[in-house]
Amino acid sequence: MLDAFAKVVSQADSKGEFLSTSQLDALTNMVKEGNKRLDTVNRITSNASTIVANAARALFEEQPQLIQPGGNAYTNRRMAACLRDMEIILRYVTYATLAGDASVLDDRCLNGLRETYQALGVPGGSVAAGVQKMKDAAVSIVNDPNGITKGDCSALASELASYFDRAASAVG
Ligand code: PEB
Repeated sequence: MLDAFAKVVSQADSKGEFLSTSQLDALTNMVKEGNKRLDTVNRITSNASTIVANAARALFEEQPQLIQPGGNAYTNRRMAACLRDMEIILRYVTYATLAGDASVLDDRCLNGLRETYQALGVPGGSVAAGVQKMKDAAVSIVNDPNGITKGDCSALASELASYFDRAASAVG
């Protein structure tokens, strides 16, 4: 598991080189914009259950077969597993966003997840659709101009979106 700092250190060390100016510039910028990153993580974290519940509701509206007898979210046990899975994915997205690096998401959540779903008979495409709905909700919460110092968060919003896309394409 790496963060943006450990990542460049490991890349430079594997080549036996000092950090490059462009690597240092990118990290300087990350520090300078650090409050935006923390606010982003904080906003998603404090709205996590709403994000999960709304995304799941929208998913079941779009794919009602999931909650009908025989569906993958039918019975309380499977419904609970589904909501829990969405929450786990969202949690790892917040970790990656804080770290500024996808490796924690890859290594601890997405690695082998497609195979797990195949083995369980859970439709990966439906999980991916749920993840996309969480992405839309999270990005709009992050971009909400209310109650926050105004600034340009477009780079962070697209970084955040990329972690959701990564999760969706890992299972979909
Ligand atoms: C991954 N999910 C499930 C299981 C595992 C995961 C390992 C099997 C064990 C269990 O049931 O607890 N666990 C999960 C994860 C990590 C982890 C992401 C990462 C670290 O450790 N059902 C649907 C939707 C979808 C869904 C499409 C969006 O209809 C998910 C939610 N996951 C789902 C369901 C099960 C499951 C298990 C229904 C239960 C499957 C079953 O037992 O029939």
